[in-house]
Amino acid sequence: MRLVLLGPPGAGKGTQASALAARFGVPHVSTGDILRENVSGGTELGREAQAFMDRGDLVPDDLVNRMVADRLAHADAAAGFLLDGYPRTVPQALVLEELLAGREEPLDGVLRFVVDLSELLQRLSARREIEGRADDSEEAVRRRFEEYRAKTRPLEDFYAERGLVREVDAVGAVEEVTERAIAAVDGHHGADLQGRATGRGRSDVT
Ligand code: B4P
Repeated sequence: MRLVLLGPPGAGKGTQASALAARFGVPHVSTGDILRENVSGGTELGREAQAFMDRGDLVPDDLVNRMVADRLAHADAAAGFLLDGYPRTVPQALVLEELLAGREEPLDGVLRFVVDLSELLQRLSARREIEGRADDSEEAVRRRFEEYRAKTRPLEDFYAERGLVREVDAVGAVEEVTERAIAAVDGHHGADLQGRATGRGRSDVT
């Protein structure tokens, strides 16, 4: 199973990815987590990435692409993977497409998590209180949404043109969202969710 999770900041990609990775028996590859590990470990990659992340900017494509290519070369990713937070730009998506074409392992699907803007802001401000992540500050969150609108949203069309997008209503209890995501992957309720979810997510995050 080779899946990409797509959605705005705070949509719950990371939250859902752990459960879905366990369900499908594939590794959860989170570029946000790998970057944060590098920052806290003081590696050269972490030093390069930190300022971008703290401001709420995307880290340069080159750096993230290399990081993901390395990670997907590990043996545990041979049977599949769940990409959380990658790709986030069209150039990243093109690099991934080429990488997977070289392995003759195309993506099986892209789960797009749909959450309205007020709920997203509420989740991130709750996390700001609890975890104090530098990129959850009000200014960084504003910047992350700008980056999302300008650079990540075009991926919705990129993957829709390839017939890969399955939408998931990502508001509700975490377990409920997991069930919807599994159903979307299994293809049972994908069309239903698409009908409900479109419009709300897209217009609210614009
Ligand atoms: P990420 O770590 O990917 O951060 P995110 O988009 O904010 O998180 P996510 O959607 O996974 O939400 P989460 O589950 O945490 O990226 C951080 C930074 O790394 C980026 O800004 C960028 O600088 C850099 N980066 C990463 N990938 C990159 C790339 N490919 N290219 C360039 N730069 C890159 O959930 C958020 C909150 O909501 C949590 O507190 C959670 O508990 C809560 N929540 C989740 N589901 C909920 C639910 N159903 N109900 C209520 N609350 C819920």
